[in-house]
Amino acid sequence: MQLNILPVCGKINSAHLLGTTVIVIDVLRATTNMVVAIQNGSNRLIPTSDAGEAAMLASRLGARDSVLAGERGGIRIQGFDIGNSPFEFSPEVVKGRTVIMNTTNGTAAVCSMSAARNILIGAMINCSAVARRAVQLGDDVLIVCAGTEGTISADDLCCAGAIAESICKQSRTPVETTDIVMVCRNLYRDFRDKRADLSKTFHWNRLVRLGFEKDVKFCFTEDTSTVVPCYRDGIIQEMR
Ligand code: 3SL
Ligand code: MG
Repeated sequence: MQLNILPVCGKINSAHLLGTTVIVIDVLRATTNMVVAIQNGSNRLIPTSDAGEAAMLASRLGARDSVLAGERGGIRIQGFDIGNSPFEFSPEVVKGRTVIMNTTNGTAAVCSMSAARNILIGAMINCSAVARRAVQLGDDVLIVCAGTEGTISADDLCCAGAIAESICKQSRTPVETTDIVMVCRNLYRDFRDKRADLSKTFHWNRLVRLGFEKDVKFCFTEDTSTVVPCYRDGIIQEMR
């Protein structure tokens, strides 16, 4: 198996995705919330790359059956039901409903990967489970970091490193890795062993300044979930 990491999501030639398993991560906070929403009983999630499209879809489905979630600059989009904090995707809010989601980086990253054979949603909270599923699928794996507004985000690199570490541990066959995989695994180990401080990095720091310190802690707690959401035909649901 070949394992690679795309450090920031951008334009990608679809030919490079054919036959691969892609794991999309936006650990702060979009893909973490996708895992939480499915775990808390949402029927399905629809990620959109445009806030207007999300609002239209939600009004078509109606308030009883849908929840409209999204942020700009970390703050709830005006008129949306909830923002982008994992604590807002509670069972009371999402159970039995379709969550329609639009965020700055994470939802667009998921939508742009549709050419891959399988698209899994990864985060720190489902790190071992998503790695296990990717290994079971048996294809080459590309971990795609959403990044922050077109730039590399250390939080995503660290999460990519954690998932890569777990894939290498769980695979029974040799894993062929690239240089970026080595860099991300090293960052993850330094973070885990408290040698690397991510609290000064741009996105982490911005969320803390906005009052979302609890969210960051939640998003960086490993393996609290075994849910592995999968994106197919425009919809995210749990992979069975
Ligand atoms: O960029 C995104 O998709 C968001 O997850 C960013 S934030 O954590 O809500 O600021
Ligand atoms: Mg992010």
